[in-house]
Amino acid sequence: MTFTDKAHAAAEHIVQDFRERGFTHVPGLLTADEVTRFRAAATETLAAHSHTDDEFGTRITATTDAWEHHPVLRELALHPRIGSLAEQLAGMPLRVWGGEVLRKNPGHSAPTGWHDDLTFALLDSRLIFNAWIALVDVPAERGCLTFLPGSHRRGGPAHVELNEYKSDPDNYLFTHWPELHWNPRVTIPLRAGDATFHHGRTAHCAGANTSTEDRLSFLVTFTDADATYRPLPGHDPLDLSPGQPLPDHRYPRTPRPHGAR
Ligand SMILES: O=C(O)CCC(=O)C(=O)O
Repeated sequence: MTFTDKAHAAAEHIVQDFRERGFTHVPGLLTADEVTRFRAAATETLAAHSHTDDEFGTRITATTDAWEHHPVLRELALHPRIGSLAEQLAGMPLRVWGGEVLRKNPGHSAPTGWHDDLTFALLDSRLIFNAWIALVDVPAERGCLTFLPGSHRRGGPAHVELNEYKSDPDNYLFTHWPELHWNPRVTIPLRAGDATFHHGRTAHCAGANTSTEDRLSFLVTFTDADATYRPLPGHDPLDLSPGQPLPDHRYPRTPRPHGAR
């Protein structure tokens, strides 16, 4: 049974996995018709506005603020079914903080190294997490995500300094937390319309795309409703002041199916 069949109530194991393992797999988050529509919008946006990350070797082609510029992708980022699920996972009110298209092209692909998302987060927040939504089938050879279960609960600082990542992007997590070497690894292939949700502190990576077709996905980033802006040393890209609450008009509260709060 898929998530769309179930009147938007997340099965208990989906919520439990997210909280205890730091990630969860949601089959059938989007219907087939939705996948077709959102994939067309994603392809259109990538053709018009995108950049490729060659600096850290992931070679992902990504959009910049696609959810703010493209009306169909805005619908996806603010989809009530997804917002409702996100709040069930989080157990707290949320906002949408970002929504981007990601493509890994088979001809120019590389693995995405081990990292956690808090390393890069521009927020002081109780919770940040991503929904990684497959817009095509993403088997292992097309570069689906692999997670270290429970790694969001490891001890030590909430996140490392950005410089630590920059000086050793592929190993910095294992250097700082050597016990992660012995953590089991869980790889989750996705059918088009499936998603994984992962906590901002969960260690994860992705394979290179060694298939013959593009890997295409949409990433929605959620944060708790009371998060404030926190630039990183040497990285202050937004027109917000440090400590400023996120403005509702730009980072809306997650919509729910019936507008309930
Ligand atoms: O798509 C990828 O290869 C990496 C995505 C990722 O790291 C994330 O969603 O946090």
